Amino acid sequence: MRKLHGPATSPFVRKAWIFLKEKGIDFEHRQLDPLDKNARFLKMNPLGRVPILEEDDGYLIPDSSVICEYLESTHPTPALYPSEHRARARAMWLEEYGDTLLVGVCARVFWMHIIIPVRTGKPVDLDEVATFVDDNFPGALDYLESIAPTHGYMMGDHFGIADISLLSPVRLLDLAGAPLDAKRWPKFDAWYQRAIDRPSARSIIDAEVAATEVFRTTGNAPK
Ligand SMILES: N[C@@H](CCC(=O)N[C@@H](CS)C(=O)NCC(=O)O)C(=O)O
Repeated sequence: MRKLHGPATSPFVRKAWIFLKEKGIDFEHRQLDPLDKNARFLKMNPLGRVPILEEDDGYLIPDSSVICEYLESTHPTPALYPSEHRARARAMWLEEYGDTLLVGVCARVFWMHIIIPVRTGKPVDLDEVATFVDDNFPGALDYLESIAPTHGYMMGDHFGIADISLLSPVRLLDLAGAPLDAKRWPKFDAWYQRAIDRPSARSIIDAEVAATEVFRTTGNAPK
């Protein structure tokens, strides 16, 4: 059976997981702590990052973007990338936006709420979180609010790579107990609620919540 390695709290693991589910591809989920850079892990991915997809024959594919592109070519139906050149470029640009700027700000909030308190023994500093959000969220979210569709998904009626890549970091805010401010970014939040409600996205919730609990109690990824 094909395996997806990495903790379910990782936005990049979530991206690959939802992509696999949307394609209807069976897989087993395997824990792998990306902070434990042991020799076996570094052999699987010399960059020491998750996710890693392992094919039935042991062939390894690291990196969420590489995994998604690979799965699109091996399992073209349903298409999760637009076929028209410019639409495809735009979807991949939104994927990049999710993977870089949006992951950066959302992951920081997750760390501030969940990981730093358990590692330092101090309660979450809500003033510090609020300052971080005020300073950094408009720069990441105002653009997304300006392009969020009033119905359907980022690239129209078809859910796809752009939606998966943008919803995956935002889910970290839910797991942190500090969801997106729907009053400040109403169109983007409405898009997010539609996207996160898909069965593919709901299918990872149990694993995400369990992994968050391990983080909350130990400060480490599940083994
Ligand atoms: N470009 C990579 C980024 C993957 C990534 O940064 N994963 C994080 C977990 S969310 C990780 O493995 N971090 C460990 C580290 O950088 O040491 C992808 O799309 O898969």
